[in-house]
Amino acid sequence: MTELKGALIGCGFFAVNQMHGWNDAAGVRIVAICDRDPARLQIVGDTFGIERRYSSAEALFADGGFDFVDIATTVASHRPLVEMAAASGVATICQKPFAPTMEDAVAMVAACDRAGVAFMIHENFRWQSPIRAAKAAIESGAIGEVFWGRVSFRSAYDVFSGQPYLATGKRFIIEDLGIHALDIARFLFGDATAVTARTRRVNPAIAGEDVATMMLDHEAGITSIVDCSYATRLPVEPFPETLLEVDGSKGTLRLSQSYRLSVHSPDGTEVSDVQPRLLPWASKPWHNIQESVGLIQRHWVECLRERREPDTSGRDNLQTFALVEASYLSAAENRTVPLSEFL
Ligand code: NAD
Ligand code: 89V
Repeated sequence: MTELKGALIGCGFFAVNQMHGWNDAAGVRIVAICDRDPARLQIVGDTFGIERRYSSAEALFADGGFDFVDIATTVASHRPLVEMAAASGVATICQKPFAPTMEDAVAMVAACDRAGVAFMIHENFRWQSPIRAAKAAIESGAIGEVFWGRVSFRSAYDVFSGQPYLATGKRFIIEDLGIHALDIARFLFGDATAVTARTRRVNPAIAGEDVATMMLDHEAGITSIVDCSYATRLPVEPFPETLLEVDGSKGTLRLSQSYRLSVHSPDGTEVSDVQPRLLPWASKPWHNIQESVGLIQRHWVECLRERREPDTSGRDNLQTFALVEASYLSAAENRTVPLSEFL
């Protein structure tokens, strides 16, 4: 098996998890890194022993020598960097959120298609092991035909200390966190056709909305509620757990706080502990997210080797991003927005 070589652009807060994930992956090596901030370049370069370091993506692509690029920068740079990768014929992973606008996202998919390169959005929440366990339970048929669901993320965790930019954008929780929950709703209940959303800002110190409630109509006739909040003070802080409620024709599924999965069916109620693994380099409470990084990276490697489209390919993730855009529009115009307005 030939070794796959990768390059990583953006050596900030979250990229450290991605570097650990690549270190754990079999048959892959990150051979070059890039960041326009010399301090970040040095920290990540020294921590992971990467000698090839670049302050500009243009210089990185000009030198080449890698099979794929992992873009871990913030959203403003996603389109130019993905287009640069496509122009260099390099397979590309890009962090969420996809892009600043739907027009940018569509252009990024088109650029990769034209260049014939694989393109995946790093949408890792559906790769969290508790979410996979819930999906497997639904697919087992134990609760029958699903007719209703809820994907919920409510917390008061201080995300701004690690990611200060989250406090400054006009858009906050739907674009940053709701995007994950909306993707989980698609993963569990199928594609959506319309969304009705309400938002508000509770924390006066930030620019964007920190509470959002979305109601989704799914193609399969399922109705789901996707709700998220960073203004919810609970007795035990659940960050960063996504909780689930799913009702089916024969029973119910609940993924509750502390990773407790309960499946109630005509055969009885089965309760299991679906704690994610605490990897040697991971730290609580982030271990759930950190484990999912390695899992989506493994999926990328398998897809690249087998020339398969990744589950969260750019093309697929347009559906998730359309839900983000439609949710903002719905909240702004106080109406139900069909996704056909964006797709
Ligand atoms: P960050 O600001 O800490 O890091 C971004 C880094 O990219 C910075 O070091 C910056 O200097 C560098 N950078 C930006 N533009 C560049 C360019 N054009 N060329 C070279 N370097 C450039 O941000 P972060 O918190 O690490 O977030 C990065 C991305 O990861 C965001 O899109 C964020 O939404 C996403 N994220 C995803 C998850 C997840 O679970 N999937 C979690 C946290 C953050
Ligand atoms: O997963 C994310 O995208 C992060 C966080 C969990 C803090 O919202 O930005």
